[in-house]
Amino acid sequence: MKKFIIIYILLIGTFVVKAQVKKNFTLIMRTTGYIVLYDGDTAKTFGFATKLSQNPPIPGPLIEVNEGDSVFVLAKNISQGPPHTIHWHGLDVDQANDGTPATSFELKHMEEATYKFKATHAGTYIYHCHMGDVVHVQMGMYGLVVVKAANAAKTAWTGGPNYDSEYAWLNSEIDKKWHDSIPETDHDSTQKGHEIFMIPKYNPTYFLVNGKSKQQIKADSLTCIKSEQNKTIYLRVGNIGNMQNRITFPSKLNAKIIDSDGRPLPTVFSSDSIWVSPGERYGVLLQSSDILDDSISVEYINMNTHKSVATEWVPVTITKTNSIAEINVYNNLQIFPNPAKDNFYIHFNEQKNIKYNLTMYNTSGILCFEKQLVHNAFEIAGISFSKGLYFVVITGSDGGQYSGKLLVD
Ligand SMILES: [Cu+2]
Repeated sequence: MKKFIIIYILLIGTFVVKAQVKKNFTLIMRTTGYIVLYDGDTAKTFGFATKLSQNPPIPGPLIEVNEGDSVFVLAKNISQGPPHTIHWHGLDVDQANDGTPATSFELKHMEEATYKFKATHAGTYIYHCHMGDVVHVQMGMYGLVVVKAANAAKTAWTGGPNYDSEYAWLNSEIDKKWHDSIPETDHDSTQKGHEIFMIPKYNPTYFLVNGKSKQQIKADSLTCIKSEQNKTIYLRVGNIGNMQNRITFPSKLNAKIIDSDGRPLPTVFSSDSIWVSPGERYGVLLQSSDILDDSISVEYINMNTHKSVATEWVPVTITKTNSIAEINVYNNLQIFPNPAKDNFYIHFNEQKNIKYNLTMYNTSGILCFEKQLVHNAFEIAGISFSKGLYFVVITGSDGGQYSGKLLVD
């Protein structure tokens, strides 16, 4: 019996140790920020910064954790007037920590507190201020929460489909009239002494993907998609604007929508376009067998008129696979004898004033041999290679490449 109790305590101990992965973040609430728009104009913003002196970025800092992590977000309100909260949109957070004013706490000027929750499900979520939220969200108080699969596995969720690279977009709009007419000291209507201000009719003229438009998007390596043939891209898309988004993918990307709002979809559906309403998030797998130099369109659709009022374009580039097996032979590389035992000769057409580097990879892509070359004909001898197929790659200092295969038996 004693033995069993000890084993039981040991098991609980192991479990507790595993569960105690803590992730800490700090979000500073500010109302004196600004955003530089694509045309060089600026707009006043509210937002979340990570340092006291930082202009709050839009969207706010990415909160990235792994499934199973315990998350602690210290929030400090240094803004002059309005109280703020952080609502964890879509996350399974208890009432006290979910930032909804009626049931959770709010932070007044110079107050701070820590939001605590456990990231129970891998997925894509949004955080935003929930005080006077229509205004404060438009002003920029929002960001993404990315919960990766347990142990940061490169799968869409724990045990879900694999991916090679990952991108996250949070879409929104800016009506500059709102930003210019809302005072930094605006108070929520639930507060005593609140100021009354008239919100203009919503008529945004700036349409954002990750806080950027037009040429700003094209210059943003975190937003533009770059990958290789047959590699899987996992794209997370969220919408925190007041308009619906229709995202259209080039058909060569074979878009597959696999998850929504932090949960896997019961069935995968293939579609070149996806509708994302305010507050929604989707996960999309993209993969192309061809090279591609195209764009993904993001339309912003007025939900009253159902008309598309603007389109932003996000470049997508799929290049040739960088696998050794697919490198072209640019010149006449000879390897003989082939198959070989331990000794073999290599010869190729020499270019003048160029140094060469010889590499040999096995079929698992592991580098097995490397040598600097000064001549175009030489013997490799005295090295015991394991039996099998090798990819021989000779790279010239001019960028030219020769490749071939060698069988060692
Ligand atoms: Cu707020």
